[in-house]
Amino acid sequence: MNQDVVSPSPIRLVVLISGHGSNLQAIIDNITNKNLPAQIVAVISNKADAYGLERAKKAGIKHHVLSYNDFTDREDYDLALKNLIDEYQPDLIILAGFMRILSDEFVEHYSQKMMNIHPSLLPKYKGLNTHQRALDAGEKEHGCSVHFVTTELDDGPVILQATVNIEDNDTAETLATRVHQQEHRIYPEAIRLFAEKKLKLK
Ligand code: NHR
Ligand code: GAR
Repeated sequence: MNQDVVSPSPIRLVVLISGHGSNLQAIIDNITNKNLPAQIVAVISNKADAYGLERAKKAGIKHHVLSYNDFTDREDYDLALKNLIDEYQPDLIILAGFMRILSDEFVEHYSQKMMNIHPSLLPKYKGLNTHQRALDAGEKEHGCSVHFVTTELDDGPVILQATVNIEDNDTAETLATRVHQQEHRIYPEAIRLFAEKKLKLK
């Protein structure tokens, strides 16, 4: 065996979801196809009916529901979430359509170890309802961004972006579909850059 060629050992990911989980699926597929030196050690959803949980189950990945309704406030919830995540000793936390804002304390605990995919060309259209807002503003281009999560919402350092052209007949739905295709390409790629230690914060 050639000792000089050392492939990086798979990094441990915990993926947080709230819904469909198509980005989760893209990450699973890239790992399966050996395009991504990572392993998903757990999937956690804040919604019991998130379809992404089925994807985790099908892939044989441990999964949990942590519902906000079972907690009295955000701090309480975030503490439980942090304790659950830390049982898995992850190298990187992946927000994949996770729809709850996280407290400063939580975010600082995972400083430079948590990524999000946001459906806009940041710094444009932070927050929610991004596709409709881009259409309403008459934009010619839209897209998605992978960024490190900081305490400022959707404001952390951008890792990768992808652009799609907006067509005259686009609706929020048709636009979202094309943006999703790009998300599924750049999110696994951003995780790969992290795993290969190719990301440097400036
Ligand atoms: N937390 C911090 N501290 N910083 C970020 O950049 C975060 C974050 C948590 C989630 C994803 C984000 C996005 O990509 C994200 C980034 C949810 C909301 C929101 O308003 C906003 C942005 C994002 C996720 N959530 C409502 C809330 O009160 C609930 C909305 C709902 O349940 O439908 O938490 O856009
Ligand atoms: C994705 O488009 C992601 O960019 C967006 O939710 C979708 C989740 O899809 N994230 C946010 O809007 C965060 N506020 P998925 O569950 O199929 O991966």
